Amino acid sequence: MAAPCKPCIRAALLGAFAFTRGVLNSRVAVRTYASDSRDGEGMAHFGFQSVPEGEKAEKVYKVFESVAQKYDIMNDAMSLGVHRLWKDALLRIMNPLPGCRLLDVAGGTGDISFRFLEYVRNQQERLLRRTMRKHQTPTWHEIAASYTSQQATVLGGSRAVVCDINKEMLKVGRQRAKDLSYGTGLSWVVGDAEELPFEDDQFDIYSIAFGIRNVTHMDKALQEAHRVLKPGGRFLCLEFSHVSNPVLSRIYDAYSFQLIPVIGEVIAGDWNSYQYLVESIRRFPDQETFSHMMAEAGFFSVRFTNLTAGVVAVHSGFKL
Ligand SMILES: C[S@@+](CC[C@H](N)C(=O)[O-])C[C@H]1O[C@@H](n2cnc3c(N)ncnc32)[C@H](O)[C@@H]1O
Ligand SMILES: *[C@@H]1O[C@H](CO)[C@@H](O)[C@H](O)[C@H]1NC(C)=O
Ligand SMILES: CC(=O)N[C@H]1CO[C@H](CO)[C@@H](O)[C@@H]1O
Repeated sequence: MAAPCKPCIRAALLGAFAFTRGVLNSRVAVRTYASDSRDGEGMAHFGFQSVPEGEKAEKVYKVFESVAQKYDIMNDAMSLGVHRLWKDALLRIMNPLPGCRLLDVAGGTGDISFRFLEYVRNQQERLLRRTMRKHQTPTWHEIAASYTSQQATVLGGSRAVVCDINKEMLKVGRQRAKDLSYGTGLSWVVGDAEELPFEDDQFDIYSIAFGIRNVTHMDKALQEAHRVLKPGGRFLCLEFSHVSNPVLSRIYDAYSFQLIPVIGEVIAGDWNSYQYLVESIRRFPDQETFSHMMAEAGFFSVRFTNLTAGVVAVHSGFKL
């Protein structure tokens, strides 16, 4: 990926100024602001603005259409590259085996699915090597087994389906897949997390990374996740969450409210989208609340792991 150097430096300078000012003013009364807003029925949150529900889907779509092209660069710029580590952590927790099928909802430009294919391929190679190393004089049984595994694909039959509501994101993702030669085992489907275009009991793993926050009815999305998972399948969600340490929380608030919109403006020419992003992060339920929502949707063994002091969390649960 091309390093967005010049814009980054400009953003850093502008941002450092705004950041310092922000810390000094300590304008971090964000949560108060959020809880002050009383919304009527049938209204959905778009950041801190309330809009009629029908409009939300369209608004979210527009935002992503405008950022799809610069999306990957922005991810690196805003998280200082750390989103890659969070996504790697998600894969380690997922620990998928060759042969398993992933549905990557709100999959965007494919970051999670690419990592999934990579992970599964490495697992498969490790398995193969172990089998071959085991005995120098293999029995007929081992010869047969190794023959079978060589016949199997490098992915052991694994597949990843990237599902996203925005076809622009998928288009960018498809192009990336081509450039990175992730051909096999990948498909791209336009679909809404609240109404997935799949039959019941289809997938071993459902993942949603930095996506469920944008969904209007999270409970509906959770029910849909439960529906399309096979019994025994696992739900995994990577999302911005809540930082409890007050000092870190203050720094984090200042960074996100003062700096992220500036970076958005300088690199993507789009202040509002990134203002919305920061606001929607603060609206997202905390770790405990989201765990309860998962249990409510029917998931078992619900647990979460904080990453980077709770800036993000991985939530996990099983369909039984
Ligand atoms: C921040 S991106 C995350 C992309 C990818 N998972 C990643 O981590 O890089 C959020 C994605 O959610 C998608 N999205 C928003 N609302 C959705 C919905 N209701 N159903 C499916 N996808 C949705 C957007 O189009 C966007 O691609
Ligand atoms: C994770 O973070 C949340 C919120 O910051 C905190 O309440 C919780 O104790 C942390 N949980 C774990 C398991 O570290
Ligand atoms: C378009 C927008 O700002 N929506 C946000 C939805 O959630 C993801 C999670 O990271 C943000 O990246 C998007 O920006």
